[in-house]
Amino acid sequence: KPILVPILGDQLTRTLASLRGRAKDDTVILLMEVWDEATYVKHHKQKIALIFSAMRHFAAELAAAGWNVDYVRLTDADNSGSFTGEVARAVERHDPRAIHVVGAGEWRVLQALEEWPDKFACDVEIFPDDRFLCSHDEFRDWADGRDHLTMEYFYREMRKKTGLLMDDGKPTGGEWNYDKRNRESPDGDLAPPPRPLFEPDEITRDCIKLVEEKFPDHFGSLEKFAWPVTRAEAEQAADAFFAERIEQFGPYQDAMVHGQDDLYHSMLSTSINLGLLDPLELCQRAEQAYRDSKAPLNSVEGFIRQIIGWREYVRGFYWYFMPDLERRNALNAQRSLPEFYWTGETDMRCMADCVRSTRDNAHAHHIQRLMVLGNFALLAGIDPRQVQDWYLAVYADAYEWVEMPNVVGMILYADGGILATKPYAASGNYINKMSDYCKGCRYSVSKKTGDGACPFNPLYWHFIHRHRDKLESNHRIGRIYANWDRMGEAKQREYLASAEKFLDSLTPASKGWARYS
Ligand code: DLZ
Repeated sequence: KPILVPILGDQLTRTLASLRGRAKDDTVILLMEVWDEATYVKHHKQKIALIFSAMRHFAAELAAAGWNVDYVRLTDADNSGSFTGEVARAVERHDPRAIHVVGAGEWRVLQALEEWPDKFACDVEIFPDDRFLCSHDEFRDWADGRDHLTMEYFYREMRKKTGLLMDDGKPTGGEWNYDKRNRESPDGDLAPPPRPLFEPDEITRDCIKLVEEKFPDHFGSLEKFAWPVTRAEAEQAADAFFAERIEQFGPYQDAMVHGQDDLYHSMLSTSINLGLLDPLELCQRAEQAYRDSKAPLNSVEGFIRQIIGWREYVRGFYWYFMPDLERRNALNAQRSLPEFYWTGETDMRCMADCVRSTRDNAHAHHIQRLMVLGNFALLAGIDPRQVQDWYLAVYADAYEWVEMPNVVGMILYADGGILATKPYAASGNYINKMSDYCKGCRYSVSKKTGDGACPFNPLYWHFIHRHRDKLESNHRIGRIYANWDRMGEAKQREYLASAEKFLDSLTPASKGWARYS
């Protein structure tokens, strides 16, 4: 009897814990395209095509390397539609002596996996996902007893643990974090070299066709599909980033330019989160670029911080706070998500461009996600559950472990300030400083209230005003109340009335965009 090794769609790694050391003639690998996973939110069309194509390529590579692979397609006649149902059918087919599986990235799926020992007659072993550097226990040890889980301190532990950018036990260059050098405005013409685009091959074209047929009402366009779908392609994408874009990645990390979707970003998150690229290896390559004087320290440190800092941190945070995290709503935000998050139909030029990039690419870069789309949701008081669904559905790199802490903690402050030390709230000024969006916008960023004023301006003060009880004592944002009070009542009333008029004009998203009802 063989060992059955189910591999989930974001576990496409040859060195996965459940495969390590296994004999090929004693193993059946199972990959499953299932309806439940493709539809638990209505994922962007490119996201489904990417995952299915990467799964099919991975299965073909494993088979070519001599593994026994059982691949279940979405359209197979008896496909039960769920992981558990498909494992049950595979148990019938292969009569395994045990099932070896790596713990799922999402809480919901891990719950299902944990029921397998009761459901199946064979042994079930769930392996920790050691593609992450920080185990659940390690994160718990770090987090227990702290009031604030400040990422920066976690990150320093990870630097020490990995030895990345460390010289004789001290951070390279003398500081842990060079973020202050990473806030250049996009003045003048930025001309980033284009990232490599991967023309869909026959396997990807089949997946695109399948998605068009089976998920026609999901958000997003498939036209510009150009994601890496194999490890080799993902490596090529990484090579191009390290050769051509990492140098400017740091300084322009927070910049936004209308119509320029990638700028200097690595665009590697879809590949990392699928398991095609090894996060530690990427960080080592980034460090090497610095040691070889091919990239400045601020770019390299920023890149490494995103991976061993933020990425590991949010994953630890997710497992530490689940299942509670999804219900957090510390600011009692109740408004429905506006329809323009799906259609892009708004006169706010920044929001429209970010939604367009999201629709065309299943991607927007982090400052678009945080300071435009996220900032709006925060200021307007959008219901965290609806914001979670949106981010999870629309981004090709989004799995719940990364999406939820970012939305609940970072974007919406819905955890009450455990992840972020203050809400990331900003008026139109910030967007104007960091982008070219405001030029050519119907709204005027310099106009504070009334018709034609940038909606971010009154919304900002409306937000500050309505959360005074929670935010005034916050040492990072509390001082803003002195400015608010100095304005005087008439001006304050103008701000509040402008914000309310705008909020009343929003059309809530029609049902059915994010979830099947
Ligand atoms: C996101 C996703 C989608 C769209 N489809 C599948 C699928 O058909 N089969 C699969 O194995 N995985 C899929 N995934 C990713 C899973 O949802 C992913 O494994 C979990 O989110 C991690 O717990």
